[in-house]
Amino acid sequence: MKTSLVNIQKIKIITSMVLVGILFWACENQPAKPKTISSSQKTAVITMPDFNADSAYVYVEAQVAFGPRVPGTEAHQACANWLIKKLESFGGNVTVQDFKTRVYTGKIYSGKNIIASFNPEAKKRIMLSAHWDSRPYADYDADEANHRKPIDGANDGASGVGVLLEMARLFQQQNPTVGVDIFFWDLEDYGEHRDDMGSHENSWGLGSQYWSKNPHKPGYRAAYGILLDMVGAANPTFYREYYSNMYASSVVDKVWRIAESLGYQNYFINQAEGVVMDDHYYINTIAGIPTIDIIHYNPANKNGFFAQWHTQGDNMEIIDKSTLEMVGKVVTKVVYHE
Ligand code: AHN
Ligand code: ZN
Repeated sequence: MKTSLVNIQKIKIITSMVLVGILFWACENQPAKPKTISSSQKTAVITMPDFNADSAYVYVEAQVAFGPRVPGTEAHQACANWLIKKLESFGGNVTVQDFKTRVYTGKIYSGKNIIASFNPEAKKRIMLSAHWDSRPYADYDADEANHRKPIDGANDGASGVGVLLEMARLFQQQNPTVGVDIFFWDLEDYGEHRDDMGSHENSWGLGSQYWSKNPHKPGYRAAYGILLDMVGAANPTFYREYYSNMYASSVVDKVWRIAESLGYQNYFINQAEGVVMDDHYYINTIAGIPTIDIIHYNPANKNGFFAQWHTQGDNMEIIDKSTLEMVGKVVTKVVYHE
């Protein structure tokens, strides 16, 4: 009896020691992180730098301060130099594509497409673009005396460039996994004057037409492209534009879904509306890169766009930081989630 009791005690002690040992062993061998994580967990761990709308606003302001960036003017040249310096200061690998092109009047102008590569070695690339020139005519101004005067193009031109410059600053803070190429197109807005309507085809997007036929790097490819145009006025309405839907509907899906995830579904309206001959048309049809246009379209306006489109009212007064922020945050999330 006595011996067996002692033995039971011994067995109990040994058993608990073994159990404690197993516990220690199990803890030590616990993997730090599960090997496979679900896509929802994956989303949670993605970090990205914060898009700063004040910074984007300052970049819009700086462009407008040069005066209208009309091809052939000093302001145009000075702004080009500033854009190149700015992109280089953010660590971009900058290529300037100089070209000559004939505008619808028959006159030949020199233009510059300004291209900055980030992560140049990455195979998968995203193309982000906006036009940097401004229109020589306020041909939709209420005052007919302004119809041959140039515009500031704060929204029509400078806003998209401002958003992309801020993104370039972010790329320097945190390198995205994918490669990103920022394109600033020249001579987008030298299209036919309102009074000559209908007689000249392909008079818009001359810089993107040139690049699409003569890419800066032979065989250049990107998985897809996003064009920003008129992304700075208050209460914008961004619809699923016709050519974007036609050539890159999955990209529209992706971008509008991300906009919704950020609570912007009242601005990024998930409906087809508008047919716009913009730079993305040529990138899609000539270069064959599926590209969408995020453009402020308003079917309630006679001209189809924001109220001050191609008027002298397209100046800094109509630039709304919250619109720059919304578009900036959407496109930033798109890039860092690739
Ligand atoms: C037309 O509607 C003809 N063109 C729109 C492209 C554009 C002009 N983007 C900015 N200004
Ligand atoms: Zn325009």
